[in-house]
Amino acid sequence: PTVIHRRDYMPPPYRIETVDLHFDLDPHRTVVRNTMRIVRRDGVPADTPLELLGEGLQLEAVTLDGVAAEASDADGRLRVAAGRASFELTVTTHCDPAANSSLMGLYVSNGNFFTQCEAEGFRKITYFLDRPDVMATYTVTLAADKEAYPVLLSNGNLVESGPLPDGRHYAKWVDPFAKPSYLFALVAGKLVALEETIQIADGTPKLLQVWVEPQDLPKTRHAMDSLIASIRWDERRYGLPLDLDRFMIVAVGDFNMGAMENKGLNIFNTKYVLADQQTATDTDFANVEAVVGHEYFHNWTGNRVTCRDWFQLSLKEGLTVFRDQEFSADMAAGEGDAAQAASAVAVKRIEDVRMLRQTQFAEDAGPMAHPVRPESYAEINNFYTVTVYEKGAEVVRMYQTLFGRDGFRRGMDLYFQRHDGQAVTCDDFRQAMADANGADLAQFERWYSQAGTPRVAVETAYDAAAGRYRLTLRQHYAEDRRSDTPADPLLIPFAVGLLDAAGRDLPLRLNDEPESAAATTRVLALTGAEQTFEFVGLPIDGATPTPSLLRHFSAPVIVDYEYDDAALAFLLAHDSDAFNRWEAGQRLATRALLEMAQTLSAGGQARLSETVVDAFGKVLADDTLAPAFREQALTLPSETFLAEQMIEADPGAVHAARTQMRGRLAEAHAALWQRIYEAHRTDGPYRPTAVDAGRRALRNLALGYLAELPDAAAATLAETQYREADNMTDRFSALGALARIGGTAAQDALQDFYRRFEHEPLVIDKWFALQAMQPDGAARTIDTVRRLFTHPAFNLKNPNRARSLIFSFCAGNPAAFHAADASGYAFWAEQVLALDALNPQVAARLARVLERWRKYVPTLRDGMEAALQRVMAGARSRDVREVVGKALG
Ligand code: HT7
Ligand code: ZN
Repeated sequence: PTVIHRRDYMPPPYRIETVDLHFDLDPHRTVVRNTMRIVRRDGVPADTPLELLGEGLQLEAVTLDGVAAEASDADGRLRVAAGRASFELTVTTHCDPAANSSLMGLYVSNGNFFTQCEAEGFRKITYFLDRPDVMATYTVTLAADKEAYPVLLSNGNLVESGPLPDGRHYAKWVDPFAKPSYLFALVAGKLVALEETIQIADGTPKLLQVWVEPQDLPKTRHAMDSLIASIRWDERRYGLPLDLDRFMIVAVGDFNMGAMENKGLNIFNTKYVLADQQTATDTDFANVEAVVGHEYFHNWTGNRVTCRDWFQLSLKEGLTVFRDQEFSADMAAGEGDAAQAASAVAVKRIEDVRMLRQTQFAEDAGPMAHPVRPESYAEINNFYTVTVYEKGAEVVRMYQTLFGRDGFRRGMDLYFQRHDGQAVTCDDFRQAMADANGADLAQFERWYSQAGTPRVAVETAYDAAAGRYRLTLRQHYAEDRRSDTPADPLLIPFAVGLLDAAGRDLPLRLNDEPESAAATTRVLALTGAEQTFEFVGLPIDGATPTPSLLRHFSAPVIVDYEYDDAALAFLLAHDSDAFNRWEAGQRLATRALLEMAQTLSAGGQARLSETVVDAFGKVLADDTLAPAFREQALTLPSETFLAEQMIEADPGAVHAARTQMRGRLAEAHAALWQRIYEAHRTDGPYRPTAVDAGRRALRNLALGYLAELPDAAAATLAETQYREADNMTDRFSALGALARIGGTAAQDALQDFYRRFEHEPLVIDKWFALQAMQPDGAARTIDTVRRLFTHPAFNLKNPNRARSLIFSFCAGNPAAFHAADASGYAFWAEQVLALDALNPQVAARLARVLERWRKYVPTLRDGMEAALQRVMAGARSRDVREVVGKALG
């Protein structure tokens, strides 16, 4: 395939200043007339042809300054010999939205029209310089049958609307802001809106709308509240106002990703808009808030300042993920006292780091490893990755860790002052941060250009007689790093604390600092391959302090330090840094689980150490801890994460070890689990707040542990909870517990759940996913999945549904998927190929499930390789071929 390299970037020879689009909407033949004012850039030779990109378009006519023009249309390019410095070009094409199953460009979902243009979908709508550094102002006229499509929306402000002959009508929209084509959007159909007018800080009124299909209107309140909270937060935290008179969110059931930040007209997967007590879990509510925030924050970080080219994707995505993480943390912290707030912030950080380590660290160690700013790609859609998004957010967070909130804000202010209205690079952002803080961030550039997860090996030495503590940090990459990008030392902000024997923080002062500098958490700037830091002034002849390393996860690295179990249990009990408290428990559990998995993998009998049982018992019994934090601390590392830590991954052994540990923790602390279950009912009406959600999460975790016990009591609890629940979190948790226990009660509940929610697509997704994620039991899960595949409610064309059954099984159920008979791999190959013909983007995501095949035990590898070969032989799309080609390469 053609590979595009970052180093080959060239500015476009022409600018497109204005775009006037006219759509005659028809599901099978939509006609698009696109009139552009185009200017040749200074210094470009006059005979340079204009090349516009198009995909799957039927060309009808081309006119240049109103006169029919010569244009050649081949290989997805329309070549026009303009020969003038400035001209008006009109291109008329038509396309077939109803036949568009890729969900890129203009498509039909449930009878309504939607668009998705990022990254390169605009070229499926009209011929264009479809690249982010071409910014134009858009005027859009939509014409359609009035009865079938009463609502006609596009970016910006509605300036005109009215009837047309033959039962048609039109609406004209003008977006005053210049934007790249990937931010264009239109929506047309039978939709209704929840509306609210608010005043922003300067007193200007703003019309906010959440558009959905009529039956979904009652589920829009939370999205609206989240939007208002996002607007307020961006004003407060960054001084960034909403710049349009109206801001619209539209929900669509068929969507490849979570949502899209089109200027003033955000289009969302229904999963991230619709929420009510009966159908959405607490996690769903939190996700709606986070995604509404994310898309809204893009209005400045992405839209007002956009990317010069797609290699810079993390400029907007890393920054915007960081912003949504901070927003969610503030929202969760907002309601409680200071201690609760700190705990809520830690819980949010834990959730984000759990996900980063499970998915991004694995990506960084596999064949798709790439830097935050990739060097090359065959298909840009394959680079909407956890590295660009989540590692990118960690890179942005490090600026804040280095400069503090105020310093970070100064950098943001300077960034907007310099670049508002421009398409820029990650280097421009770094330079603004550096200049605003008088810092040299040259070395920091390596975070953008080097792939792989850095490791920091820590050695400590304590001189009790002198009250000195030495910390030696050595940074390096794993020897088997799969990337040819440089591996030079990074600037790593490394936050540390030291605990005395009673578990209290010691004041820390480096040897060249005055006494006044002492603080209990110090952020060390590690810049060399190896560096020693010495803390002085510690109590003379005190006991050896316990180091608390990389507090709050101050950098996206792996820390290698030989803690013994006792030290981890001590940190779990005492660390003032809540993140590291959790981290200690996870390290303790991970080590125990890996030992057990190795033993089981070698055919032995595994035992869980009593230190671990006791340490978890202490957390269970500690009622001073916030429930949400306790739930995190008591949730074991995932099977996916654990398998990734093995030299050769053995998903079956990991599952057996984790199940055994859960069983042992359930049995050893049965009375405590029972007590927690009883003590954490939530009184009063349902509220999806962080505090209430934390209580429900802990209580449902307890139910899950109780369901591991071999007696019937948990089944009764779960049945009662299932029946009496007044919200989806409790009902679905109870259903999960019943499904784990199995038997007729599980079957009955699953049937009841289906009947209750038959007309709620997002809930039926949960129903499919839950079954696909069950471990093999009396029935093999692969057989259940194949049966569900033929269920009338299954639909491969709908990405949410495909994800709920296929991805949940292939990516969310490692032990069953990696069955020794390769039945999972055969299913995977079939589905990748089926999806490849419908929706390459979704197919490529599924294809990635097997990219780490070389990491697995030899008995599984052959089956995976054969399945990959089968897909390579049959796949047509650039998307899937890039992923599978790299996996096999
Ligand atoms: N910026 C948006 C990316 C996106 C997307 C990319 C490719 C194909 C479909 C897509 N839908 C949305 C989402 C975001 O990060 O906010
Ligand atoms: Zn984004």
